[in-house]
Amino acid sequence: RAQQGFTVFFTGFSGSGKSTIANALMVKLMEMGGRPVTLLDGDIVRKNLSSELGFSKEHRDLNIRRIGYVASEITKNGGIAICAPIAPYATTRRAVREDIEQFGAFIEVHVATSIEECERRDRKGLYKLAREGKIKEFTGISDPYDVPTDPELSLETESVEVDNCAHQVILKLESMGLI
Ligand code: GGZ
Repeated sequence: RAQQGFTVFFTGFSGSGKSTIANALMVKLMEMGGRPVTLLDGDIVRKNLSSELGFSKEHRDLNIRRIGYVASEITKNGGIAICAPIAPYATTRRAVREDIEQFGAFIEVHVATSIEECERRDRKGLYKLAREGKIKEFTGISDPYDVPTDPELSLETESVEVDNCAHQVILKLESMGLI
């Protein structure tokens, strides 16, 4: 019997390392071969699927529901979807989980880099702009983030290397019988 599809859903602050870990995971899954892997990264989705949306709660929720819909189709067809948006609202993550679990597994992975560490790194200079008020509604600075309370996995990026984080996801997927 063909293995069931699944969605790995990363959530965390801007600059937490979601994209980097998601990419490392994608490479590992592709190297295993046999199954299509689709990466739905936050900024790529915003460019191609949600270009008209801003960062109000309503728009973020719409963005996440679109990502969830695409991931649910991939999951339904037996594929692997990797999503990496901020997804700050717990109720919206829950709704996406319920959509996807009709068709396959949903693995929520909290990229648990603290807001202090993300701001300290400030790789894209966005936190500085948020502090100056030049970007409004910035997650963790002037907009909420609901910390996941029951994720399948939580990654402590401040003490664990990217490749090891991706490996922890692989081990979780193996333990769940998904790969
Ligand atoms: C948060 C923002 C904002 C605001 C622009 N708040 O580091 P990045 O740049 O590439 O990732 C962030 C990205 C967040 O988009 P998502 O689609 O992942 O967000 S959500 O899940 O909430 O819909 C950041 C950039 O967009 N960015 N303005 N105000 N991040």
